[in-house]
Amino acid sequence: DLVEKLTRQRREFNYVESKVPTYTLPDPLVSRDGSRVRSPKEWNDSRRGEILDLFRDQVYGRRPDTEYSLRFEQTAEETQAFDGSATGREMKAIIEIGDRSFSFPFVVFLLNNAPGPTPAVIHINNRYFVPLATALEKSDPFWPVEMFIDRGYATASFHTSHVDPDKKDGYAEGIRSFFADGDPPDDTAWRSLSAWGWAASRVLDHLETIDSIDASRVAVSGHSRGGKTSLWAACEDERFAIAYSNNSGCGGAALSRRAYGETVERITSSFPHWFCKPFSDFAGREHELPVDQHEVIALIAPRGVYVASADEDLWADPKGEYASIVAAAPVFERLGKQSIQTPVMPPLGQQRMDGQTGYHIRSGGHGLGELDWGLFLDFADTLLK
Ligand code: GTR
Repeated sequence: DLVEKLTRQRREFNYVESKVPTYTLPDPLVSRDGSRVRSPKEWNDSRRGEILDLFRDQVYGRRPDTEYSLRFEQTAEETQAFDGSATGREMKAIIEIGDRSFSFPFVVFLLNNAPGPTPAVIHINNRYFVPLATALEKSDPFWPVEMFIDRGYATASFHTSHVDPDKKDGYAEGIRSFFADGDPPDDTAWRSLSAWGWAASRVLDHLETIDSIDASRVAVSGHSRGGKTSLWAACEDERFAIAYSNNSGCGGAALSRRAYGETVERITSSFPHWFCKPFSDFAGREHELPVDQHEVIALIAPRGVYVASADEDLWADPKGEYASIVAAAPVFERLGKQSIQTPVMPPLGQQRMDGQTGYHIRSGGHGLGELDWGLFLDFADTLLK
């Protein structure tokens, strides 16, 4: 009825700071049994796993443990890209379970003349697939290949929908259905964000086989839904050295409890394929969530995390994205690492880097471009070079 509809609409989004509820965040350093995490060992041996399980069961879903085999096929190559400075390859990741197979394409660029193995960035492209030929033809600010090469980074990218279609009714064509042999997902099974992050890990598997790449220095990046994915990818796979989360908002870097901009109610109804069923039960009751998004950042500690916002992208709640980093600081500290602790956001256009975390807010709307990438690589230079 009407009252219910109006109540729901009110819960769908809010742009008024004074209407942000007062909230208390779950303390990542207090274990389920109430005891305090006092050492890196206690964090690594028990508390980290507790939080990871909560996110799996309540937010992103649980990946299958079905065994599979993986191989890679090269479908195109250019050994003299960008005046001979790079080799570009178009690849196919082929996943096999019994006699069934699933594949998705990705593109990788390696440095030709680096003095030793280089770091790399795997970009999760939520917008489109960039085939090798296209990447060679024209530069793309959303994944500026030549900029990576110029700055000494290899790079790879794939398109999310090639792994798991980014639509409500795309399940049957995606990797999740492939793993389940067509059975529908149960309430806590992985959803698309987790599936896309899983694919980033498979691209990393490939980078591990390349001599000119140092696989211990690989970052994962994404924008918006891709930025939610990159964070979760680095939670599930501790090989990623840095996670870059650009304008990721709700279900990404932004605190759910602020319910500012996009809310749990809105995101779980618009995109039911992104999060597992239990997350939608917290619509309008974010304060009851057993976790909040600062703990995604905490799960990536002591590795690097970089969050970027845009001042007009209120839908993604810049304030809530920044607050997450600060709220994760006690975990970095407990692990003996420095990170951003300053509660006040840096001024517009100014980058803040402190130890393992970095942040900037640029002017403009929702998007990712060369300005962001330049700052991302400045941060990578401090951790990976
Ligand atoms: C919006 C969605 C956001 C964000 C964005 C994007 O429609 O509400 O959570 O993911 O799409 O991916 O660009």
